[in-house]
Amino acid sequence: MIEKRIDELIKILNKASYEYYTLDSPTITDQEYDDYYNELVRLETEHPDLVREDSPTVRVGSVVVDSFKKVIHEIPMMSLDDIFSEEEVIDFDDKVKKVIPNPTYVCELKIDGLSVSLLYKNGKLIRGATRGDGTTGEDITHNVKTIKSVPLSLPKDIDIEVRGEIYMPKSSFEKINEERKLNGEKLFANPRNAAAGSVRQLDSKIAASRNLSVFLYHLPNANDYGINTQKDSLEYMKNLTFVVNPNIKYAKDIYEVIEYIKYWQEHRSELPYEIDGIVIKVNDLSDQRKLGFTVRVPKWAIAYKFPAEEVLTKLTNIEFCVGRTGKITPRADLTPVHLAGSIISSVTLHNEDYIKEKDIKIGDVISIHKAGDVIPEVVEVKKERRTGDEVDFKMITNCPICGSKLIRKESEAAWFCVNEKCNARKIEGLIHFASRDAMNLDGFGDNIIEDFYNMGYLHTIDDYYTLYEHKQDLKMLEGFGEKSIQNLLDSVENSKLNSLERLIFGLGIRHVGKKTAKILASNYQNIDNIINADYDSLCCISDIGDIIAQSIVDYFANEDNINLINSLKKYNVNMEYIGKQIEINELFNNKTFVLTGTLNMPRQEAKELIETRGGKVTGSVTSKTDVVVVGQSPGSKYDKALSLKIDIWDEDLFVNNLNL
Ligand code: 0OX
Repeated sequence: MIEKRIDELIKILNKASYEYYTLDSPTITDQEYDDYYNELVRLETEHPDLVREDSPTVRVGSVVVDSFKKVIHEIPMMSLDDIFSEEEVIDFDDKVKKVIPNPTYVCELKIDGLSVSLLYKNGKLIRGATRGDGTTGEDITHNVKTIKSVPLSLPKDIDIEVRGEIYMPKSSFEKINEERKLNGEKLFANPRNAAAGSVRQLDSKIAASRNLSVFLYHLPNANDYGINTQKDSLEYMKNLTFVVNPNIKYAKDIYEVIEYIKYWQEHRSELPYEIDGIVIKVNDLSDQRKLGFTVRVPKWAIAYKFPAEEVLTKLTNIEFCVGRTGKITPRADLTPVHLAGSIISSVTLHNEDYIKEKDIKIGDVISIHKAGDVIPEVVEVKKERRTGDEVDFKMITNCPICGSKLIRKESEAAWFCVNEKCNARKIEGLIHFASRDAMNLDGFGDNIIEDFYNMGYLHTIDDYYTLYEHKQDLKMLEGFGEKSIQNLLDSVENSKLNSLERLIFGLGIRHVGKKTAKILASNYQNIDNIINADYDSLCCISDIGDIIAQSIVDYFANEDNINLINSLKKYNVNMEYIGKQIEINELFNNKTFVLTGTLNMPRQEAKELIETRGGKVTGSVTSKTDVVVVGQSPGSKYDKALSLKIDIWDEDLFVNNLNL
């Protein structure tokens, strides 16, 4: 009787897990699940002899092992040769064609995790093992059982081995690192390391807390089940309730493979897990057998690797830059390396504390990656590669440009040059004023501004508006002519019409970024109201905190700054808020958007933000749709976008692209 109920509960709960974690389509509520689960726990506690191996209660991780047992893989777990270019993809196809004249392929995303072998006897999971050296791996059954998308029992009582990749979703990785940061623990460098660290735990409770997942992609004994192709292997595993990646592509020829590679190279950041390339496999298993193996790897499969997102390089020197606020930023010179499609020869080290925390020395080998896929950042120092010749970092005490003594305020991590007349600060301030998000003085690149400064034409911000007086002299400068100077003067003239927020941002008031400038402009409408605003009224505005308010008050209390504003007024620079304006953004301009699912920002606001950047919003997904923005619980529009291969942005990417 009780045994029967336990059996029923296990069936219900395992089915619910499968629907939730594998199919992503739950049929019972969390509350119902919890009720069944608690009933099972109660029955198992009362009848410990009836606890079954495939009970979902094992997922909480109650097993602690002393060490990892060795596991021999009867069929070795192979690795793959890597290739990095389209040419090498064609070479691979040429080699295959020497043996198989008309090959077809299966393309799979290359999940960036660690390989695993899962062994089932009579339809029950009996062993999970790492790849190890390919022949001998480690028994990690206790940890594998905690992974919710690994079925503990199969719908058929068969003996089978399946292989795949354990990985940590990006969201779990971020959450775990946040928790580790709060607890002062060492952060994981990337999701792969985090996943590998989690399955190599003796205590399965730790693995259970890490929210790992799995994709299966290989059936070593496919022939035993009457399967003849890789495509059918994947289908067979799917029918056995294994999670198979949905983005598999059957390619009729190598050109379809290349198309797939290109698509995922562009869209990989939209996936909720990391991939580091594409695996290309000859589809027909008898063709695979004809092609065979080298000593190490199959000749019927290859891994196309995306340009590296994390690379090693040598830190050759540390230099110091002076910003417009006088902030000193240490910057590392690096031996140039290719990283995610560009060559990197320097990386910011932020401030003295950052360097000490990461224990960075000159001469160290470091790993760098691209944060948010744009700005390179140091991941870690490879301390094991130190030779003893590395030089300790020492913070400078004087400004590298003007020589004045640097100051570090108690609350700040950075050192500052407080000399208002420091040339570096002034040049940076002029560059900032002209920048795209500030007054948008088209044509004024950093070098031109620096040259004009050094030649005495530009010293303070208002000098931009008297440049026309030097037109004859400027025309004579090397590299300039009538037309290029006129273009510069025209952009200065046009900037007089800018809405107030551009000017406020351009002034370079400490802590006043683009967003705060907009808030100030829309709340106070003109510059005089901002100048006259006191600390308390500024603090009343949401999004303006005490530090920003104090900084604004301090800025306008300085007579030089008021003189600057008066001078700009004299040159007819607009000092009023003009309101909502079109700010063409190439990611939006002339594009058609569809919004689906629940967004954090109101729909109307999302629509306006798209429209003010030159895009339009429509209600249904068609082949004319350029981008679908997807919120929580999206509907059929999301599926349609996937089938039409339309760009899909989640809300984070959308907000990021808005460049607010
Ligand atoms: C992956 C991945 C790794 C099995 C047969 C040859 C190598 N990381 O996503 N390996 C394989 O295939 C193995 N496929 C994959 N998709």
